[in-house]
Amino acid sequence: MAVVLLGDIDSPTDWIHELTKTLSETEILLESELQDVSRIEAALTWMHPLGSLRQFPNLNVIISTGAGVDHILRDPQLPDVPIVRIVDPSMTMQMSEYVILAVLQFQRRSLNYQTLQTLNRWEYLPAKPANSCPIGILGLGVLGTDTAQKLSTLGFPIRGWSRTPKSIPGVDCFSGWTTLPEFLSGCQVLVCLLPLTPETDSILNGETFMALPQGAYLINSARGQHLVEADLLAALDSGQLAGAQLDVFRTEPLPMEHPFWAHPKITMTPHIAARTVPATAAVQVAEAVCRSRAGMSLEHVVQRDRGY
Ligand code: NDP
Ligand code: OXD
Repeated sequence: MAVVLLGDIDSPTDWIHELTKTLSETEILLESELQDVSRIEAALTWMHPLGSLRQFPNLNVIISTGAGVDHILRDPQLPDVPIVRIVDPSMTMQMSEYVILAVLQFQRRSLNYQTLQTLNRWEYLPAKPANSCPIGILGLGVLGTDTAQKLSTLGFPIRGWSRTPKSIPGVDCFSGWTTLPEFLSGCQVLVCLLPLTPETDSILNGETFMALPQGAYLINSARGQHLVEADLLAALDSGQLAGAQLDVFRTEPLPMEHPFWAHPKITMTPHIAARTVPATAAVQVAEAVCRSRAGMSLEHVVQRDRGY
């Protein structure tokens, strides 16, 4: 039997190298090497061509190369087999580092100091201490919870918002849409770590920004479709938001002519907040392949009805 790498997968040769170590008896194929589609038992995917997963009659698991699965669920013609995602401590660590860096850059005003340096200006800028800078995290899953806990140890008051109720030490937890305005009203920094689903699509919009305290800061490292871009530009122009750190965009790569590139209040990175590392994640992929082959239960299975 064989595993196919399907779609726009980063570092396919690293994946093949790592998977071959653990799945030594299994052929790992690129899409271009496919000959006998009936031999494919598992597909490792990122942004596969729509409908392409239906060509494998013996497919028994679909594995996302990333933590998010919106790129799989966007396909209306998915075969009815389990979908699993990557949950890797090295990715979780990267995401927490990313958010902590962005929070500290805002709270310690390092971006403003960088601007002053370009002007040869020696000037003191008042900064709020951590304990007066509450951080709100949308999404208290694997990534949101770790980020919340690490920021809490730095002294930031933390609040988090999820779909179902949670109890996390050091985090003021809110759940459900009715609590969103109250949650937002206490966030000096708003971090989005939600999965992209029909419910969370465009959640970072003008109404959300108006519910934040004036001068709040936005960090979006979840998905570009969470953000209504025009509403962000308006909120930055009006001063409702002080700035934004963005890792993800509706169109990636971000088009050259996009207004975000040159915006003085926006800091950007090219979807690198938490990259999947094949060297650590391949073990999970191999386990999913072996367990599904043996008819055993799988870990990190996506619930299609809730979209994550
Ligand atoms: P999880 O599935 O572990 O957590 C998702 C969280 O979002 C849960 O707390 C869930 O609530 C909450 N949630 C989902 N829907 C709603 C809703 N309608 N209302 C309120 N809360 C909701 O995901 P991860 O933490 O592993 O990852 C989150 C996302 O981060 C990924 O889906 C991906 O898009 C993005 N990501 C981005 C990366 C990057 O490099 N920029 C890298 C990796 C991931 P509940 O707990 O109640 O279920
Ligand atoms: C992911 C990502 O979902 O990198 O893992 O965006």
